[in-house]
Amino acid sequence: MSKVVLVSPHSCSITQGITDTAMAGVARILSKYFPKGMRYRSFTQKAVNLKKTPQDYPALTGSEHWRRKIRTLFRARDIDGDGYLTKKDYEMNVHRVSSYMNLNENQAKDLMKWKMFVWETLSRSTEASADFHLPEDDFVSNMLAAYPIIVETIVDVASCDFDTVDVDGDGFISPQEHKACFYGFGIPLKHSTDVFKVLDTDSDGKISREDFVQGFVDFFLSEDENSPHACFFGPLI
Ligand SMILES: [Ca+2]
Ligand SMILES: [Ca+2]
Repeated sequence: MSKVVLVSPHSCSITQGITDTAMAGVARILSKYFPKGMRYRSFTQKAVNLKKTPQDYPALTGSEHWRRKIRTLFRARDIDGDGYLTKKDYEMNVHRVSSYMNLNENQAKDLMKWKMFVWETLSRSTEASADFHLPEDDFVSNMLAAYPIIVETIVDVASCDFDTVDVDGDGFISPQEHKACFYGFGIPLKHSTDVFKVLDTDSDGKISREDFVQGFVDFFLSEDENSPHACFFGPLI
């Protein structure tokens, strides 16, 4: 059991707080989906410096505002709009992003592997998950129940998500890459511009890994109704 030493009092490494045992477990799962040579660089445990770490947030209470955010996320992910998250929603997401960004076969395959990993983690099963249906209420309550795990893993998950959105792998999310992300979820593209401005904190026209991860963490862990990151997945429902 060991923890990574803080880089500074106000920043952290992505592995801070994750025990060796947990990391070994994560590594074992990830090695199945991300064999050597794949492009998801975040699994090399690239450090991300955050102004506010997951541990800096008060414990989640499941406020109405927080539930609205998670319901908004659910509806973005429920791409076929049938009220359930299924494997098909995740596959549709990959097909939509792949077509919007003209991904080649290998890029599309990589993206599918990551999304299937996320789906299988969510459905807590593996190959037998084809028929699993997750309704909205369960999605919200599961998310709240998973809070202790989320605190430990969210920076890694966010960093991996960043890599899936940064399609060209230049280390930044461009306006077009962000639009592809929203298109993939079926979030109206007009909202991408506003969300992009919120995340592009230094207004240089691109979203850094730190900005993306901070926004992602804030979306999941903040219950502050004035946080600008409530719109991370588009306007709240
Ligand atoms: Ca669905
Ligand atoms: Ca990029």
